[in-house]
Amino acid sequence: MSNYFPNIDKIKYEGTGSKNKLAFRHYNPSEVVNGKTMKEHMRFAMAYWHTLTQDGSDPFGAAVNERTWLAADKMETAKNRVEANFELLTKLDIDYFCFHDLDIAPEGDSLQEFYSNLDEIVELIEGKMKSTGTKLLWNTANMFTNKRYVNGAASSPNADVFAYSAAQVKKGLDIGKKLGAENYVFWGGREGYETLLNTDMALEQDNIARLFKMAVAYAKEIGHKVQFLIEPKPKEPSKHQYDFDAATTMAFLYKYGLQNDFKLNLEANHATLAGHTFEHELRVARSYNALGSIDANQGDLLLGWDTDEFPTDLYSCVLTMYEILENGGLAPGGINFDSKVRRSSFGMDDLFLAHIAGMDTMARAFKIAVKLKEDKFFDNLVKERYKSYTTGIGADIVAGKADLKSLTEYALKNDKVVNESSHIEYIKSVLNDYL
Ligand code: XLS
Ligand code: NI
Ligand code: NI
Repeated sequence: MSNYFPNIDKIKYEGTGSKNKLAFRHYNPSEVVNGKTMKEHMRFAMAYWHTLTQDGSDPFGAAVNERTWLAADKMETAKNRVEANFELLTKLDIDYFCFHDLDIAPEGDSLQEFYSNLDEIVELIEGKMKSTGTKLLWNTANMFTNKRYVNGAASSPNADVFAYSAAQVKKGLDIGKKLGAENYVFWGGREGYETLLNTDMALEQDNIARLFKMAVAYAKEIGHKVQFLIEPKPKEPSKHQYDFDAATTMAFLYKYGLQNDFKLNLEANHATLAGHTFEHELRVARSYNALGSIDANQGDLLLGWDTDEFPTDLYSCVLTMYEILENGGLAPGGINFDSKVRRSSFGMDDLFLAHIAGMDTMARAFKIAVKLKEDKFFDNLVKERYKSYTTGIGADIVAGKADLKSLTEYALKNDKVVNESSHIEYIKSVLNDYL
């Protein structure tokens, strides 16, 4: 075991009274709730990119993050990161991790060199996974950073770029199979357009679907039983991304007959960027039985970009966990912290403090959501609000026994409609009592 964090031991649950910064105050991995341990419920995952490779630079400022695994040589840094990854996972008691191909190994000068760099690192990762008992929640291909992807990957007007993307996806599936990945994610960062003036939108979307179909076919061919996930986002880095939000992505999947092969990986900050709450996105996905996994983070409503902050907004997390509970959990998906430390949290220990904050918030939110469900808090509100559909004319409508003629006859006799107040403020106030 490496020691990039010599002063930090395995993080333990110490309860809400603890003043120890390096302890869980709400997340008790072995606590049993509804017949399962909290660890089994939460399925937490760490994101390689934000934790191991992100350097704290922004468009106006240089790298600030203190990262003792950085070496002069790129492959050496990559190997150090593998060590640090597993030290963090073990000490944070997180079972899963996620990565892009480019996060774990440098590209080198050719695709062949990239492949061999990946092979070398994957070998190390595999060994570490075995010795630590950790698992790969999902992997993906970074098809947005390299300049070849300036006009997109599968949606690029350049067929050579499409081919290169396919080669990255194939390798990603081979790696996923070797490491037993439970999901494979597509996030189309540059699968969008800058202007319609020169864009063939129909061809671009057909091509994205073509790549998805090839991926499904190849996974079958190699016997990689994996859940495919699409991660919607409306914009950034593209001005307009095709997988705008959950509803748009579902329409895409149905259009191309891919709805049985894919579910959604929804991210809180992407929901915000699309002008939705996160719970809205989760509810839409659930209505299609397509909620697969989440990227847990939060945006800043005063900023218009993907700040990927660690989730600490309890209110929003409670509504998130309620949707997940109603979904019957997320497995084989999980809760991936697609979250990065703020630029001013540049220390090595911040990687621990930030994950602890996120895990504590999500765990606390989960327990509140369980209580809301036990008390039938939302169920009762909804039941009461829609009661007119359980008897009389409402029951006839739902049962398909009504038509325009019978309803007209009814309306003529009942045209003095009486509505009931929703008492929204009271509901919100009682909900606050749960927090
Ligand atoms: C970027 C996305 C990305 C995906 C994986 O906004 O969240 O990190 O999760 O490609
Ligand atoms: Ni994400
Ligand atoms: Ni994101």
